[in-house]
Amino acid sequence: MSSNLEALVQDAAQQFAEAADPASLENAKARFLGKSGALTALLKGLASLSADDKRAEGARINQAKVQIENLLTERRQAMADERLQARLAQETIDVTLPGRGRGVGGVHPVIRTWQRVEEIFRSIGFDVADGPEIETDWFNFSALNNPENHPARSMQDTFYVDMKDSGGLPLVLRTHTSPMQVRHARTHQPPIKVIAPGRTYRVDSDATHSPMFHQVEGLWIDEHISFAHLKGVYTNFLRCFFETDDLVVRFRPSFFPFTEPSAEIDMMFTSGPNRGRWLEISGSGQVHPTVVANFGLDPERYIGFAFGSGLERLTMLRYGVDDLRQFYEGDLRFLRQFNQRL
Ligand code: 2NL
Repeated sequence: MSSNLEALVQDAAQQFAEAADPASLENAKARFLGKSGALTALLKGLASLSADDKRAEGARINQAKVQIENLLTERRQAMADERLQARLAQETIDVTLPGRGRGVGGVHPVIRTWQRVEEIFRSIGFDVADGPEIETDWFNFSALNNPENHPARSMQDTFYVDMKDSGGLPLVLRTHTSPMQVRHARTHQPPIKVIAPGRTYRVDSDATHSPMFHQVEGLWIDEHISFAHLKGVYTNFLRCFFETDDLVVRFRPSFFPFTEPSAEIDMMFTSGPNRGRWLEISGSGQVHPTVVANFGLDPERYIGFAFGSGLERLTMLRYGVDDLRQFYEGDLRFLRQFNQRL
């Protein structure tokens, strides 16, 4: 083989080796074996030679062509092997690892309280109401005897829906769960015996207030429902909830627009590590006659009590949580304590 053919084979070997991907390799192939490639040009050049030289030179060129074709096949194969190895390496799975399993969720402590409260009140014949978190001004305030200029109705205290999104109707994020009870009372006949647990919203945010919090309200309306019933029902609830009979309750005069008279309910453990200290646990009162009328009932005939308690507060007292903000931080170290499997 002449030295220029040897150089050509060398050149092909180098260009094939340098081709980094199949497309560059096929381009390199065309430069040697293609229609206007180097070997094709050499074969065309044979025309000017004598018959003997043609045979001898033609054989040498063909030998070089076979060598280049072999180099090409080898490089193609090597490239395919490389790609396969890379893919296999990437797709490697360690079959000895344990399975990831399915993450088991947990019940948030406040929701656990919510569930327990429902269970306790259901057991003494209360219904559980549900209703919208975005309320009309009427169900949230007016029906509950809140005067038009009451500070609770101000933008500083209550989240309002932008009027241009509500079609001119004043809508609020409910500031208590009472509107659910109003809706329930307007669609049911006495005896009305219902609790309304749920999320509530107020413009308030510090160590002891969250803009979203949970409340449970209770309402019992019939012909002869008195404060004595309230005291019995609420004391029974607390003894079930805290799983102790060593607990007493007292009423302190207070004021709410929707009840008259109104009272704060305090409780005190009479045994255990937290005994001897009065704790505020709920607001309550005899439902105001105006509110009974807004239920669509005759206030001369129907009477009863209502109360409102914070689910966060109940949860903190039951489990000894001292900072309200822990409920909203989503810290698993905190939450796992209420869900051993979480
Ligand atoms: C508080 C005060 C209270 C009520 C809520 C109520 C509901 C209806 C009618 C009348 Cl539908 N009253 N709810 C009554 C008294 C107090 O909660 O500060 N709770 C944490």
